Amino acid sequence: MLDPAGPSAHAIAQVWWWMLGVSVLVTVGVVVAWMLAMNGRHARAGDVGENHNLRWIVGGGIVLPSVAIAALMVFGTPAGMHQLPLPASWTGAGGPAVAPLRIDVTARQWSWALHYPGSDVRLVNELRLPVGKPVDIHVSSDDVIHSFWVPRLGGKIDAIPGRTNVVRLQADQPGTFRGQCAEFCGLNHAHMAMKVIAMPQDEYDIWEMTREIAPGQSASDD
Ligand SMILES: [Cu+2]
Repeated sequence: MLDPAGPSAHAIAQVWWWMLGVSVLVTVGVVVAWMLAMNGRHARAGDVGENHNLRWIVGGGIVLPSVAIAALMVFGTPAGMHQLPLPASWTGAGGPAVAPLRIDVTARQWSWALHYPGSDVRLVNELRLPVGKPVDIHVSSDDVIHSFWVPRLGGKIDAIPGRTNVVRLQADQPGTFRGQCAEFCGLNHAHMAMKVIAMPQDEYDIWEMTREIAPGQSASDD
């Protein structure tokens, strides 16, 4: 997650680093305030009035969390836009420059079944995608609730029986990434992983064409 390989994952990692930095500052501030209070407790016990206490309650209990949550929303919302399957006409953050590729993913105890509607290619526990192209993953489940997540490429999304959720991710470099079920789904949940292979567009086209002509190899479903 902290070594992003695409714009969706990059936006999430950025929010994460901001949250870490700000939470460290807040923690240090609280510890310093606490130590000052402990040291000065006896000496100043007499002159601490009601106003003084009220200032700390309003400042630390209302103003600080409000500012922190507002800032998180300002930074977090654009990061969330990257994960949404927004149409090409969308001009704000996260709108795709090229038409996205659609891949259907069905989670089941305990594997991932993949289907490429464009070419009818089917895979199990293996997801291939072209580099530099937004990919809309349509996620559903055959049994219990799972969660689709490829940490280096984008956000996670729940796989819910009877429902299809869509998450957009993208790889900006070729490579092999790990996908992992991120919702406890039974005994083999921890082993419910998926190999995600990002290939240059021309290699991807050749792979897809070969699979279309000769299905039923290695990782195929049927
Ligand atoms: Cu699962």
